[in-house]
Amino acid sequence: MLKQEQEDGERGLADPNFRADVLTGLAARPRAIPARWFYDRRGSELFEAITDLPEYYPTRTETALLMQIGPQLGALAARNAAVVEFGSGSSAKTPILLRAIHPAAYVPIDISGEFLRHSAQALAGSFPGLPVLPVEADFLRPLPLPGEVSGLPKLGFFPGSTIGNMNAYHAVDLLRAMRDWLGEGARLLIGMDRVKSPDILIPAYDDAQGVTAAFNLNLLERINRELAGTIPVDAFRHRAIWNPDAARIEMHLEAQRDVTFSVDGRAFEMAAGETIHTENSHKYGPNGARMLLRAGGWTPIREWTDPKDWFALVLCEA
Ligand code: AVJ
Repeated sequence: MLKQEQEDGERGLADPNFRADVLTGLAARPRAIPARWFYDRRGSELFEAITDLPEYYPTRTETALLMQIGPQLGALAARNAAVVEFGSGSSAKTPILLRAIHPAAYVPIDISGEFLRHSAQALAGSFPGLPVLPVEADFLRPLPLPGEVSGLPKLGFFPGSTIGNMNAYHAVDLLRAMRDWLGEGARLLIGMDRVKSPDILIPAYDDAQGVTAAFNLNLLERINRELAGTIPVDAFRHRAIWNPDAARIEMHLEAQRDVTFSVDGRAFEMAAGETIHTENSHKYGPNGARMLLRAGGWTPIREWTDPKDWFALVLCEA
């Protein structure tokens, strides 16, 4: 987010898409707000803190895997490739990939502009000579890639199991859109979290220190800040549940008592025990993962997992 946008947000001049999603989501049954709105400045910082938690295995597992397969990726990657990263956040895993494949350019795409520019600058500092071309955008909507990379073969990089936030219908849409943006001959390296025991999954989304709870509850603070909300945040509790039928972790914000509040001048009532559904994190077995990628127009050509088979990196071609 730009400084100006941050200030606008604090003054109540919020992103109209945020306002629309919140007002529609609070009025819907079940109530639900899309997970992408977690990532204001504070939310992005809290997410970074989550990635360091002992219970949150995905980041650590994927990072170790990426380091281990670096030489193989280097051998597989096209010369002169441009790496395009979707939802780059802090770009923490990116240096591992860049060192492995020596690309011609790096294009990080993220919705959180201030965070994006900060990370892009830091990265450019440690890779002198590498053109770093950040694009501030919601990658769920079509976006133009910078002209500088138009002639280069693309390697899409979509780590972290961010694809898991979407249901299969929207994931397929996004994978197809990525294929169109990246063009002929493109490849995609995607991280996908595996189905595993709820004994591992639930603590990863409901940690002992309460960082994930703070991350979830920050959405309510953001609504109060940016949309003139009066939500009594302390009346809500973070809930993480495993939904075995849908193979996903769900995060909810549960009202602990009957509450009334307003957002942008509109009144809402919630009964004790009612929730706002704030996130899905879908998990995939090997077959489901490959099926999803194929449905999205990508052919898996290599697949790597850690020894416990907790997390997979899949290399695909268009
Ligand atoms: C960024 C979507 C991959 O689903 O694991 C972490 C977000 N939410 N803890 C995930 C998240 C709560 C994360 N993704």
